[in-house]
Amino acid sequence: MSSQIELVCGDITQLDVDAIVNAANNSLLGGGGVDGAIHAAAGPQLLDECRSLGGCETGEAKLTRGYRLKAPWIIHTVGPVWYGGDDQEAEMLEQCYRSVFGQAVAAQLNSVAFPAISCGVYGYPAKEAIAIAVGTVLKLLKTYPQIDKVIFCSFSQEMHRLYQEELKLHR
Ligand code: AR6
Repeated sequence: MSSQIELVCGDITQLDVDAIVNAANNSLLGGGGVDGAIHAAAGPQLLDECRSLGGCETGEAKLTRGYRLKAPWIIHTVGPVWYGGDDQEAEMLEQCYRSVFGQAVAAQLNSVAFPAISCGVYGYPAKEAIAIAVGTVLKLLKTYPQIDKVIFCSFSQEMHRLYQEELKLHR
C-alpha cells in the first residue's frame, strides 16, 4: 500500500489539506450531498466564484478557493451518473481523478482529499467506484511525485471498510 494514501472516515469539509475535492454537478452551482456540505462550510463566496466558471463537463475539474474551509483550495469535479455500466461510466470516473490531479499539479498543491465521487446521488456501485479511485490514484502518484498525500474520505464506516479492503489488494 502506498504510504502517501490515508483513509479518513468523517466530514471532508473539516480536513486540513491543500485541496478538498467536490463531487459536483455540471452546473457547479451547488446541490446536495458532499457538494451541499462544501458550499455550506465554505460560505457564499464559493457560489459567487462558481458562477463565473461556466459549469464543468463530466470528467473534468475546476479549481476555486476554499474560503471559510481549512483547505485553501477546492477542486470541483463532476462524476458520471451510473446508467448500468455500459455508458463509459468507468472511463469518466477515472477521468475525474486524472483531471483533479491535473489541477492540483498545475496549482502546485501537495495534498488532496477525495470523497467517493459518484457513490451517492449518482448511484455508482461503491465497490467498483472505489476500485477505480484507488487504482487510478496509485498510478497517478507514481507519475506526479509532487503530490505527497491523498486522503480518501468516507462518510460511513461501510465505505471506509471498502477502501481498506481495496487498498489491501494493492499491498
Ligand atoms: N464528507 C465526505 N463525504 C461525504 C459528505 C461529507 N460531508 N457528504 C456526503 N458524502 P454525493 P455524487 C459522501 O451524492 O454521487 C450533489 O447533489 C456520500 O456519502 O455527494 O457524485 C451534486 O450537486 C457519498 O459516499 O455525490 C450532484 O448533483 C459520496 O460523498 C450529485 O450530488 C458522494 O455522494 C453528485 O452525486
